[in-house]
This record gives sequence, structure tokens and C-alpha cells, in this order.
Amino acid sequence: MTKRAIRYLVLGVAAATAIATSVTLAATPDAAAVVEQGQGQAQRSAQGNANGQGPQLVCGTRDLDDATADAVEDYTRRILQKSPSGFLTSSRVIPVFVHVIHSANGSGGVVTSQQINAQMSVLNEAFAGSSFSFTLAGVTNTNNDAWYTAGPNTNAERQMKTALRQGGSNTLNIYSNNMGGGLLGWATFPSSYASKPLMDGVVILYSSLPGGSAAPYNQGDTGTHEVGHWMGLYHTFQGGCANPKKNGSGDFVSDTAAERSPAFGCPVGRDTCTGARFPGLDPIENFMDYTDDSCMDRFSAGQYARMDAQWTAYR
Ligand SMILES: [Ca+2]
Ligand SMILES: [Ca+2]
Ligand SMILES: [Zn+2]
Repeated sequence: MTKRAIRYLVLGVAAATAIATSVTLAATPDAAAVVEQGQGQAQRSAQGNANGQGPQLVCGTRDLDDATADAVEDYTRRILQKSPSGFLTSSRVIPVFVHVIHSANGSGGVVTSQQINAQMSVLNEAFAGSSFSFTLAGVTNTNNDAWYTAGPNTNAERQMKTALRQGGSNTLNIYSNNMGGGLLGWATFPSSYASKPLMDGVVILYSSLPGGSAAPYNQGDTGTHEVGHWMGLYHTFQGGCANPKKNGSGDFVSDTAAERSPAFGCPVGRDTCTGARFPGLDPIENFMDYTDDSCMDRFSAGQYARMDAQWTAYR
């Protein structure tokens, strides 16, 4: 099924559940100040999205500091000396547990089974060119106000994940809640699994699931983006335009053009790192940028290779 077809299906789901989700729609996150949590990145006040549909929301996944990122690359290189191509030789089916967190009275954070199934379809289409596919292994529902509003690196996050996480390093746990803070979600990297296995997984804004109310981020690609991090991918704008000749700079992926800052909306033709050292337009269609769900539609071959390498090294 094509991405367009899935979205058409999702719109049908949304229409069919419009009454059931009326409470959910009222719980759309407000236009509070948007704060990028990555190091050295400026705070950004909320402003209208490029298409006027609402505030710009961002990902709360923290960039690794340079020393940690370099250590990850060194470790991965050592592991891959055993399989130099870096590619997996067989496909992997990743079991997925979805943990839906509601407000204490059950009215907030409602996600339908149709939305979860649509999210799985979005993931499988997005990763169709990779070595990975996803199969739903279980769904839990929990009413808990603290977990419902849990943000990254909080006691509530730790308690939620400790109570709910399933499986080992190869199992994807997705939590949906209403984290606030202008965030769409956050994820852990493969490299953090060994030291913090219970924290492993992704958290996504419940209204970002397909058919949710977080337009223009409601076609399921917050899930795609955060699972991209979980597979070991960094933001396409990580490192900006710095050190283009240094192998391993930026997002550590050679076939995603460097970009100075996150792109919002769908700014076709954007080119923020220019000159001979920075060929190519900004990768605004890449799932690891911040553009609208309707704009992002691809991973690169280099990102697929990085997923394989990170999986081999850490999962
Ligand atoms: Ca790159
Ligand atoms: Ca460029
Ligand atoms: Zn991110």
C-alpha cells in the first residue's frame, strides 16, 4: 500500500471515529513555548506552521555530545570489522509493544486500535527499503496523570517505562502520551541500551498517530522519526554545516546533504549549507528532519546502512 493510500485510509478512520475522539480533539497541546532540548540549540518561540495549521512542534531526543558520538562510531567500526559491508545478511522482524497512556480519568490520550494499526502500516511503509519490518506484539492501556504528561528525563518517564517495558534489545516499545513542552516525542539510541535497558524505546504524542489532532504532524511520521532515532539515526541537521570533509561529522550519513538548522513546513528548494563543500539541497523530505508529515517521505541508502550497522553493534 502506498503512503498516499494509507493516508486516505487514515482520513476514513478519523471520520469514522470523530465522535469517539471528540474529547481527544479538545486536548490538543496548546501553543506554549517550543523548546528544543538539544545541546546548543536556541529556544524557539511557538509560531504558526508554514501552512498556518498550528504551532511548530519538535523532537525532544537529545543529540549525543561529540565525545559520545565519536565513541559510538569507534565501537561500531570495531564490531563491523567482522562483517565489513555493514549490511545485515537477513531481514529482521521487530516485535512492537504499544503502551497507550491516558489521563487518570481515562478521557485524555485516547488512541483507537485503528490508529495503532495505521501507525504500524506507516512504519512498515517508511522502513520498506530497509532490513527491518515491524509486527504488533501487544497493546497496553494505562490511566495515570503523571505518566500522561511525562517528558524526557523525568521520574515519571522512568516509572512509566520501568513498569511497562517488554522484551529485550530487539523489541520496540512505543509509549503514547501528552508530554507537552512543544514536543512531538523522543527516543533512545541503540548505544544507550546496554547501560539503560529499561529506558529503551520511543515516546510519541498521542495525537500524532495517524488520524490524530496534531496536524500537520498527524500522519504517523513522528513515529517514523522517533523509530529512526531508535535505529541509530540522528537529525539531518545535527552538526549544521560544520566539518563537511571530516568523515563522521554531522549526522554520520554521507548521502544526506548537510543543513544548518531544522526545516519546518515543506520549504522546497531550501539550501542552508551552500558552496562547493555542501552540494545538494537540504534533505527536507527526509524523515529525520522536522518538516510536516506530508513533506517527509524517505530515508536514504546511507541511513539504511547506518541502521544495519547500529543494529549489528548494539541490538
Ligand atoms: Ca549527512
Ligand atoms: Ca547544500
Ligand atoms: Zn528527533
